Amino acid sequence: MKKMNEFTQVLTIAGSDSDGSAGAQADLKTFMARGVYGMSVLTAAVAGNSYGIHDSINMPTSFIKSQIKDIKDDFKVSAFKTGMLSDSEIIHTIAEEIKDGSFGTFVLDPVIITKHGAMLLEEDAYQTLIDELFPLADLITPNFYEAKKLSGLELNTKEEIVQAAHKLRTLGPKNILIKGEHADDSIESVEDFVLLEDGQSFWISEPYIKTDHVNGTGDTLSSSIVAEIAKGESMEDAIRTSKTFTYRAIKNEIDVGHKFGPINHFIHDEL
Ligand code: PXL
Repeated sequence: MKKMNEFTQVLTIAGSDSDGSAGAQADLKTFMARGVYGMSVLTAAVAGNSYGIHDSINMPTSFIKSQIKDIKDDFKVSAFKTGMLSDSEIIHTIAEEIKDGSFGTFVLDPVIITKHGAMLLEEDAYQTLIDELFPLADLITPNFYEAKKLSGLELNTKEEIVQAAHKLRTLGPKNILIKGEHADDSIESVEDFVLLEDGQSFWISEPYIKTDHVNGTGDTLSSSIVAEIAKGESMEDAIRTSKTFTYRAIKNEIDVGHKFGPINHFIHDEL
């Protein structure tokens, strides 16, 4: 039997989503699919289903600290991510707890709003996220909308997306991944832009898949990157592998729920 401590251990600091499509649940499913041992520190919990999010509560910061303490006291986390952080107080608590670097590589998914319009971060917390967590992040993975908000740029052209990545990097994160826009159903591909720590950059293009089953896509991408980095892949390879994994999880649709369904985390044996 493989001993527990031989397993690669990773962590998500995120919100719980009751329907299992996004947040900590999507992260843990991804960790499982990518072959690493996943743990979760819950920041909040939302009541939601495939129709949308209908209620939410934040965890008390004292309880967030207790969860982190218990993981630090017993486990060796190689890499971790943050997802839904709700407000400035929670962001500040997380920053204080992670700045000792004991959880390894840090992937920050700057979750602001769901695809269907539910706010997961208070507007006055954007600056706290930038001030307190960006400088600690090894990678940030904003979607198109979040990149616009955080960079203050319109992102109407590819040049502007490149410019936004450079601007976001001056705020502290070592590597930047800006996920492409897919608001328009007539597009053929989604173009993501990556700016690496050493200054190299590249675009990743994948065919656009027209489907309503995309809940948890961003969570899955960032948690797959965490898993691949924890297993020893370089930042570039972790991003490329994770893009392919997420693309396949969207393409191989499963039918759960009645409206905006989840992506498919069962496809781990194909990569
Ligand atoms: O996918 C973004 C996200 C993150 N975290 C939680 C969520 C969602 C989207 O629904 O519910 C808890």
